[in-house]
Amino acid sequence: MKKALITGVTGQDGSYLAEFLLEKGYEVHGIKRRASSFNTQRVDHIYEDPHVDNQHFILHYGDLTDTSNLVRIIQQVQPDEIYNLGAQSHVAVSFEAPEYTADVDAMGTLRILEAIRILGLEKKTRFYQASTSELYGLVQETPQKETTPFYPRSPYAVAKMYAYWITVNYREAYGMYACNGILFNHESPRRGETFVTRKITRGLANIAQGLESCIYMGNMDALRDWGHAKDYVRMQWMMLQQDTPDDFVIATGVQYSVREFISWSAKELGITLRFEGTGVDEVAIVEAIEGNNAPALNVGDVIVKVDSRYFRPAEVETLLGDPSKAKQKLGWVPEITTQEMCAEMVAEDLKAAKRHALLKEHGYSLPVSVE
Ligand code: NDP
Ligand code: GDR
Repeated sequence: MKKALITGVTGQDGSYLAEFLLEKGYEVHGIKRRASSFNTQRVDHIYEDPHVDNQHFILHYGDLTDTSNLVRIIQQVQPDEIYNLGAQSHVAVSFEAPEYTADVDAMGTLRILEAIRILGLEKKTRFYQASTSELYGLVQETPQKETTPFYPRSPYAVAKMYAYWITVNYREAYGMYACNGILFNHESPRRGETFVTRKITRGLANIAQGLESCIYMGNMDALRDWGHAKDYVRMQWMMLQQDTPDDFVIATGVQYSVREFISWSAKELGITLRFEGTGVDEVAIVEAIEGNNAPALNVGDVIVKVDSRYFRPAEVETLLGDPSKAKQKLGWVPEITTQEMCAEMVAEDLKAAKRHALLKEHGYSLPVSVE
């Protein structure tokens, strides 16, 4: 039985990857951070009681800032594959916490690579690094492919650039099987609530059910190439099954604006929106309502406003990936379209909003945190 170790197992990708590897028959180990409250919601459904024999899913406390902890876990697990998905992954937050972001996202990667080396596992353990389209930042070529020059635009992207190159370097210097997946944005119903797609689907579902009145957005003109996380974790695994290690761009090859994503999400709820104004004065107004998914709304309601606090000190305006290499060499193509993914996210957030509204109606008012 193959053993995999996933950092960031409690995150969006980590949870889908753990499911995927368990289905493939792996023994899956994951590193979770100690937190003052439960942080395993995304993997609770695959949790296995440690008191029973033959566990296939095993969680270890750890942190990418803690070298001795990483060495101990890797020594204990002796993994065939390590997927380094753990990161301070929010671009806007990286401007607020640049040093921590560098420690986790850049140095954390080095710590794992060094642990593999110190333990003499260079020939046994294959390593996947969660690299990112944010490396392209101020884009030098469209669409972006493996050979497009990098121009990172945030402390997050700069930290990930170190991680990218140290992965390449350890592959070249020590013959390690180490790969970078340069993944463009990918989303799902498990996406963190403060990333733009989830903020939109969750916010609009809450508004439709009368739990919030308006969402406040940043740059509505930003263009992204959004795929589904399920398609992308499959590719993470495929990258580690080749004869020779290599780096791949993973993307859909299609881009849309934040505004378009808002429009589709509203449509899924039966709401037609009209956008008025520009820049910080832009708003989205309800123009028509169909069906019964938005009982709390009226035509003319303003449900989206722009707030400059969500603008970034340096923005990545446009990203569009060219996944041809992944298609040609690995036969990978995304199976879920951006619109299908949006529909799935809205449906899940609407279910949650309806539950929440029902509780509220019966006197159990839960706080709806917004960001
Ligand atoms: P998430 O933010 O959902 O998950 C990040 C994970 O990293 C969480 O499990 C988090 O733990 C963990 N983590 C954070 N800090 C530390 C730390 N100091 N030590 C150990 N673990 C830590 O990210 P995604 O699942 O969306 O992304 C996975 C990886 O892929 C990340 O590295 C991200 O930067 C990268 N990436 C993501 C893309 C995307 O569009 N989703 C695109 C390209 C790259 P906790 O749950 O406790 O917060
Ligand atoms: P990104 O994702 O920065 O691309 O990083 P995010 O969803 O945060 O932003 C995408 C674009 O939308 C614009 N935007 C807003 N973003 C957020 N979060 N909140 C808003 O209110 C808002 N309004 C507009 C942003 O300015 C940006 O242009 C994600 C993360 O998963 C990274 O870890 C990963 O590496 C990259 O995708 C690829």
